[in-house]
Amino acid sequence: MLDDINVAATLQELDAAHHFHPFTDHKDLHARGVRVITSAEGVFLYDDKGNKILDGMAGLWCVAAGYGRQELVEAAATQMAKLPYYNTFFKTTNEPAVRLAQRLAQISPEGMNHAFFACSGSEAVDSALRTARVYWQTLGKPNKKIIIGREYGYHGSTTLGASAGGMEDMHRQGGDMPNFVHVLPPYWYGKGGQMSPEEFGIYAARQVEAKIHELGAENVAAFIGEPIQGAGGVIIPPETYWPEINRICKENDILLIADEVICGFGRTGKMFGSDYFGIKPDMMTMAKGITSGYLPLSAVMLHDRVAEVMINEAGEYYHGFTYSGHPVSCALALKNIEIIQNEGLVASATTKGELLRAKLNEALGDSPLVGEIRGVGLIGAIELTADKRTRKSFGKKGRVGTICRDFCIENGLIMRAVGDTMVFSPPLTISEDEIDLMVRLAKKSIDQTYDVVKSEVAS
Ligand code: PXG
Repeated sequence: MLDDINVAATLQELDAAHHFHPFTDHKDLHARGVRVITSAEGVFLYDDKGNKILDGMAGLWCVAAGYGRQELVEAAATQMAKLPYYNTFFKTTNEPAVRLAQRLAQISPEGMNHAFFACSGSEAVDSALRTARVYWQTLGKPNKKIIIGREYGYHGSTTLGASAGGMEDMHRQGGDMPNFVHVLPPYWYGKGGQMSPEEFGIYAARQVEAKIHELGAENVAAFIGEPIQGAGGVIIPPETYWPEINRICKENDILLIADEVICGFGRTGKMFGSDYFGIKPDMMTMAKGITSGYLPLSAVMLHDRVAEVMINEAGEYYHGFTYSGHPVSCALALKNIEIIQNEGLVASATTKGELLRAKLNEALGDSPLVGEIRGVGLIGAIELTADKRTRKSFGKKGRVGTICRDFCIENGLIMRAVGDTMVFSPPLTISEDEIDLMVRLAKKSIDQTYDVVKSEVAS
């Protein structure tokens, strides 16, 4: 035990001395100390202090099949022993990449028959955006370059991904390439005012149309959107939104890119968020759940109407990555998709999600701090509010969410705070007992938060 403590202390010190983290205020991190995660099983993480933590976020929205899946370990090890690496550039391929491309075509919406592989969601987004521009160049419309994204959208952290996303902090730090614009997100709770959700869905979609008309459709390459905006706070569009976006993109000859990095592989209770909302994308980006996070892998699915131009008319496409079609990641992804399908994890995300929301409503619906509990399948959010009748937000955005997030961790639950919105996306393998535990811990943490901020909340 003493040894364990020493090892952990040393790791913390070494981390502070040498590890530069993603999305981190390092001064703050060094003041608090880093948490060392040592192992994981099912839906639980274990840290160096012996704490057992229910991972209500499935890592970073990715561990769909849960932790500790030996089948995935074996699939990777077997492929690694046989062919650990070869590239897919120079007229070569490998069996796992071929079989995965075929499988993705089978499970993707109609007409999405070609897969381009990369390693991360950001690379997939970059690839889709470049493809959109090359597509229009090839068709003799090189001015069609502008990409329309949305406020609070998240499309990764490469320069193009950050530019496509709607996170102002990222724009300020270099993610602000030219030819990217952003429109209102379909965030009824925060932006809908007196409109009904249905009215607001149409209103938000028409902002895209207005932007296209303002810019000139002849200058716009694509609209990119997550079916449900994950990192932006689990923004679930009203059901009127996506059908209207389909119409607008089609009528204006704008490519529609569905960023399925979070929504893909069963999270919404359908294989893809596009299936859930009836989105008709020209390209889909996917990552995360494709390997349940066990290895890095992403893909862009091209609809036939894009693939035909890119294959038959574009000539050589000067784009690709050393690890495009990595055989080990692809072999693992095939096994992971098999698990998701064989264990019925897509359909059960609907029933488990309904159960989770019903229990959350029962436990927290009356809390003066809780403005809305929403979700689709096993992705959801709890809005913390200063006044549940008027949906008023707190003065300093993010303070109350951070208090709640810290109580959650203290109580053994990981939920993320996006501003004052608590978001969750547990592994799709979560059991009913574990759902009960998650609800108990969430209630305890939100009640504790209420005790701290009571004086700021309308009762
Ligand atoms: N698109 C979407 C919709 C995402 O959610 C990416 C692209 C980029 O993927 P990579 O693999 O390059 O990170 C993402 C990633 C958070 C959080 O705090 C969310 C993501 C990544 C890191 C943190 O919610 N999403």
